[in-house]
Amino acid sequence: MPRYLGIDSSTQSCKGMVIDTDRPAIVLHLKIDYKEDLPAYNSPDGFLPSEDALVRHSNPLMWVEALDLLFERARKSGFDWSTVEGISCSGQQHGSVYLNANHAGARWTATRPLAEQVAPLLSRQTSPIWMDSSTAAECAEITEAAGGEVQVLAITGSRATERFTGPQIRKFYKQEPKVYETTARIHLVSSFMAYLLTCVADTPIDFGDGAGMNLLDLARGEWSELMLAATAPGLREKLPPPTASDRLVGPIAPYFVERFGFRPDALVVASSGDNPCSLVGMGAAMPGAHVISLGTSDTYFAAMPTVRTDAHGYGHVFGNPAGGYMSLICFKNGSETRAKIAARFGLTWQEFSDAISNTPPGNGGNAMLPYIEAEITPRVLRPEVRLFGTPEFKAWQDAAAAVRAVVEAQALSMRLHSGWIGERPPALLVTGGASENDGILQVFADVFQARLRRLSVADSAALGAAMRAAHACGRIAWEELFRQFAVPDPKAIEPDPQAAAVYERALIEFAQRLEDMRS
Ligand code: XUL
Repeated sequence: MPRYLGIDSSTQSCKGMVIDTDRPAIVLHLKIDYKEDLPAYNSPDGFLPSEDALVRHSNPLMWVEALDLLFERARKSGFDWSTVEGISCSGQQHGSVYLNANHAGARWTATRPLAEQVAPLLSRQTSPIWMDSSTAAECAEITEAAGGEVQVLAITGSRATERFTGPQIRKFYKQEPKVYETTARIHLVSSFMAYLLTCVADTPIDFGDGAGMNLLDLARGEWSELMLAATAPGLREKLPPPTASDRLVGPIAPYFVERFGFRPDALVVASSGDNPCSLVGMGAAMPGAHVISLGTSDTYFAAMPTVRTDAHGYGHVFGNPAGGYMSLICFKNGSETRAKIAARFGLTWQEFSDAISNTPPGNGGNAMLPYIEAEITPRVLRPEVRLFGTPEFKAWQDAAAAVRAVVEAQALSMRLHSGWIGERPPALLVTGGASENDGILQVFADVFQARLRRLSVADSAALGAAMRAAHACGRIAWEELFRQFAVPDPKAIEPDPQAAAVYERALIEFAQRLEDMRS
């Protein structure tokens, strides 16, 4: 009964999934929700309140406590952790955790909660996360010091990007040089999780998540001397070693054995980012499949056999945990923005879906630029919503039109900005919380003129992490794991061919409105 655990430490929750590769089946799937389960951290959306809309930080101890709670809840419900042979973690990308020199010799004691033991090891109390857009100045400085945008893109696969870890580290170094100096290790959220599980001081960062830092030389799989020097002094010593995603980090720390009943020889595999893990969980790690993920962030990604970068500077190249590379484009105004429109009109998700069914493709000309939050793609640093269309719509008095307008804008923007990824296959895979909503999916199918297929299992990042553990520890072939777990739901969402011409026109209008907004 070989069983493997995937943990996804994401923006709003921590999810755990255990797969049994003999049956094959998912034998445990549970979630710790930061809003519901850990209200003391005052982070209902996964980040701390901030006066500056561009600053988004979280308390890393919330992620630590969520891990304990996940294990404890499953144990109490009768789940036997000793049946798990291998573990791997997924983490929200780009976020970073700052530890002092004491982390190296730390050993967890089973008698005290983990968060209590990690607290004194933090050199910085909060962690900037992927939603932070406050480093425009640092991006410019890094770009100049490294020899220009083309050079940064060629080395790291992305231009210097506000939420990426390198610019965030530079900002920290500039604002708090003394605390930067006392920082002995900077982890990504994902590698921090593997450090917690193993206590191995040199817990590595994998190429999948490491590529989201503007520090990794993608071609060589090493930290780039040029990018390190352009970012902050003494940075190399503070970073964990970069590694392939299937590297074994070590056995699980005795804390988890004594406290929750894990077996002492359960192995922990290097962590990766949530999008690289999702690529695996969707069965899309071999070139050919493209994925739309509709979650806290909306993303579009695909496996990429050889590196191709986005000349417009929005797209990214990350390592593919199954080998080679992946492309990705990320939109910050995802689920939260849909939820805010729903909340403005007091709509349930069913009503939100019905509103889409009751309005035509093209929305009778009612359109939106939906930047409630600062946006990553396209870069919008001052949040702003613009409405175009009937007076009623522009006065926020037409709920159904507002719902369709926000989803159409999201789909049009995704189509507009994902062209560099290459020829789109006729069917796209979809995942993420909002992919359960048929109305939302119909708009994406119509805008892309592509059939959309969900998988039968939600939470593709946690599933992908579990599959990575099975591949690395159990030597199970990728093809076998995809066949067993990445099973498409038989019901597909078909595009309406009559919407094609409407959206060709809407795409041109949308691009023009974006231009106007940014000029
Ligand atoms: C990807 C990105 C987001 C986060 C969400 O570059 O910033 O998708 O990974 O957790």
